[in-house]
Amino acid sequence: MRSHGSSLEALNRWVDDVARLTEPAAIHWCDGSDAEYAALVETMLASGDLLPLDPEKHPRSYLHRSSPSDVARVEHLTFVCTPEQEDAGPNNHWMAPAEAHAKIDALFAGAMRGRTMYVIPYCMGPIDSPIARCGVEITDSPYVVANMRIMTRMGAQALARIERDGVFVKGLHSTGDLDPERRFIMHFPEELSIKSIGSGYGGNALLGKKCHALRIASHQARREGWLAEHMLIVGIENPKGEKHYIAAAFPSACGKTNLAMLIPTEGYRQAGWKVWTVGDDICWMTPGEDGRLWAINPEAGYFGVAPGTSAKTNPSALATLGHDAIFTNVAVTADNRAWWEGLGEGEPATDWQGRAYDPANGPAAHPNARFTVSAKQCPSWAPESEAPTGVPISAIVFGGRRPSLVPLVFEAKDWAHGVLVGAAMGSETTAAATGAVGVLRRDSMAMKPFCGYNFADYFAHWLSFDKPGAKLPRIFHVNWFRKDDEGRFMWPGYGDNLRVLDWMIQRVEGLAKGTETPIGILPARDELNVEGLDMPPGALDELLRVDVEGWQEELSAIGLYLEGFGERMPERLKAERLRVSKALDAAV
Ligand code: SAT
Ligand code: MN
Repeated sequence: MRSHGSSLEALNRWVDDVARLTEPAAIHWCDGSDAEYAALVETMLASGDLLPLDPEKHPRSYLHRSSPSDVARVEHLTFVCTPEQEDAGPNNHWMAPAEAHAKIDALFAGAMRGRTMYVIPYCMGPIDSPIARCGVEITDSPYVVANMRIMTRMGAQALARIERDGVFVKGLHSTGDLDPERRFIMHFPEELSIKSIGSGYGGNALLGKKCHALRIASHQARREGWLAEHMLIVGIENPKGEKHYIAAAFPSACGKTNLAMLIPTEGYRQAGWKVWTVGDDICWMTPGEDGRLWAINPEAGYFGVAPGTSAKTNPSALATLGHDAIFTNVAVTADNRAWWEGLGEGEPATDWQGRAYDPANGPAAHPNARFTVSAKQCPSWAPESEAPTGVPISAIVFGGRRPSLVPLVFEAKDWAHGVLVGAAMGSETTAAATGAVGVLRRDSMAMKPFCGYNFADYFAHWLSFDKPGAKLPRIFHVNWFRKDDEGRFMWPGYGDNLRVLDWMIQRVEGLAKGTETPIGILPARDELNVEGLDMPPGALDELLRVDVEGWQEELSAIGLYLEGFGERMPERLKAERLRVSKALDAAV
């Protein structure tokens, strides 16, 4: 079988090579058209890959049920295959490239027999943006094609750009036999290539997302002087009509989508504040001629966590999901509507595995059940998402699930301190990856599962942005997840998080002085707007308290963590940790 889908010989040749290895029954070059999508949906409805939902409530929306053993990213089967193990670092699983190719190619041999092989040209970022990058994913999964069409700029325009530039990331994917024993997600950063087999799940199979836009891109970004980050991008418009863009890194399933789509509370809305959504998961930032960092969202859609999404927690997400959505592993009601824990309406009749709902089987929707939907459907979608230049970033925010110790918000003293704050980030694990949930782990910049190279080199790369002429964003740390002695959340979160963003913007604009502490700058007593907040007495003091002894222990733990990266750890970062540690000692 020969394929001539492109004028780019290198692309045709690769497609031929893959076809020879995987032996598909047919090859389909995706053009990204509506007709193509409609035909794919028909194919999947016929095969049972997609199930119809109530067309009144969910126009042109479908349910996909994955294999029960294929519901999340599999970090233990995800490899970064650099020639030297040191370059992948202790933060990655590593395999030598030759060994990895041999191992995975053996699984790809004949893997597409009897199936159609789809060739998906895609662009990560606005098609005419110099910051955007392209790739081609080959897959035998129509579900992946449909999701890639929502999540990326896919089809003819992307192919034209690839043919013009001659460069693209090669991603090869097959659903394989879904046997977790024969599942691998391999990255070859030096070859700009990805091979993934045995899983149909988002982060493992939609190769434009975590595999390309984070693991491969972070590697490229280091070489080329930019940053590929696991961050949402949100635009905050104040009553004067001025917009500040904030990029925020939280681990998977810690509320990035909610913050990106924040709805201002009544007081803020009346005062004229508006929130604009640029991205909810990935951010590519590059220094502009003006010294600022300019960011694009490389994605075109949201692959969000469904459970917990409600008219109360995230009305924008719910509105976004009103039509043309794909739901994966949610439950359904008796009248065939999508349902998940925390939706706040209806009752589940059938669980995510298609069984009659029985609480004895656990939650009705899988805790990592997802929706896929076009970003443009979001009521707060920012038109600047399409700007080829991206948007200028005023503040970077790090955060995680920290039930104790870490205050609601603090600001790093300067860039180097901010890099330490990001590197030291910790969070309780969630259902977005397989493994125990609720265990504290360090997740530097929320990139532990996604950095395509040694974290020590990554921290050095971050530090390198601090140079003459740079107008870098301020760096903050937040913690929406503090709990009291009874295990209740102390901060209301969601729309009220705008109060915290408001303070950050005041800092950026030089309007708030803040209070200096050994761990950074916290809001002064009267600077955080708590008007109308219903909080128990003393709660705010507790949320803004710096527990010096607790932080001394934290800094020791951070020291041990950084030591784990050995010789390559930048001296500047070690010195920064020592500085904070000494400031704490002096405060006892
Ligand atoms: O599952 S994905 O990797 O696509 C999303 C996430 O975990 O952030
Ligand atoms: Mn993510």
